[in-house]
Amino acid sequence: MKTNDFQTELSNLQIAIDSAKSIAIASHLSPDGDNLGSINAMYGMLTNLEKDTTFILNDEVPQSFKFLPFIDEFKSPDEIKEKSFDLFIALDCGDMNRLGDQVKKIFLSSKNTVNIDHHNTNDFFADINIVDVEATATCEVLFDVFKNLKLYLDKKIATSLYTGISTDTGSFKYDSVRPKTFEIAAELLKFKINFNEINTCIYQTRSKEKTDLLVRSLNSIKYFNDDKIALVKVTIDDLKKTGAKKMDSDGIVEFVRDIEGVEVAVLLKEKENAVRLSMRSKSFINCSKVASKFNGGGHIRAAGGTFHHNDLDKAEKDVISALMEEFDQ
Ligand SMILES: [Mn+2]
Repeated sequence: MKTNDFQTELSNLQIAIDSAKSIAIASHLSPDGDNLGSINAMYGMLTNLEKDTTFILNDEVPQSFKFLPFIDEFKSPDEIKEKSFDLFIALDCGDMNRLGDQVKKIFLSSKNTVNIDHHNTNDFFADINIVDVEATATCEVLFDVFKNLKLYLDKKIATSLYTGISTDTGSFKYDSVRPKTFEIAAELLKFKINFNEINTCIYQTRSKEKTDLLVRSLNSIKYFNDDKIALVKVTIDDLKKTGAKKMDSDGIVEFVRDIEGVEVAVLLKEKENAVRLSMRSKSFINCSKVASKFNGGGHIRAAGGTFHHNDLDKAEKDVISALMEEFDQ
């Protein structure tokens, strides 16, 4: 476990929670299942401990995660009146900048800070850092934290933790899955979580607009390196024409990765002043390493980055040549 020392940091966390009156929790921009699941689980736990807890969220919640138990409790950074919190807990966030500018300011003005995460690019940016790079999800780390602190779970917390583990493992399919992942999942199922509702909400609620965006982006598909690399794009125009939201491009890159023979899938998303890069690999390409060349990072099989220009053709050329180098090794 890449951490100062799990037990020491845990007791530091215990003291920090016990002594804090006001606690803020937040995660990275563009919420996903692990980020929202870990915030919901932590919010539920702190509320059970009768702590005054504020759940801060930058962006809109994707429709598929609206079933999470505390999802309506969140405040946008603009709504935060407190100048400083006693404790700030960042979840599933590899570095401070991923919190977004406004939330980063709140983080920096808090008296004590905690970072609970599983990204191997995590830079230990808080006072207390609990980072397990072997964990499939922050929700897996959080399960360990709660267990070690002898904090009891309930159905709502279990639902939240299960959501994070399910989504960050691509439904228990990624290489990161370890025996412990299933052991934790088994523990969570004992809380009689609504397995069918969770799965239907997460995996079977794609809107018509989102489907139209998927179809449009698939029309842009290009193959490289004997069809081992597949690349698709989502332009600002695609979003306008389909009426899809920006988060509706979630899932496209996984769909492309699933094509037979494709080792790595690339999605390039056009923004006003940037191009956002997402990559997914199947067996051997290290996406995190490639993403680190483009202002990003993540995991071996799933990573992302940013080009600070909005020239899609240049981004395509650059990412393909970086990937070709990886294949040559
Ligand atoms: Mn995660």
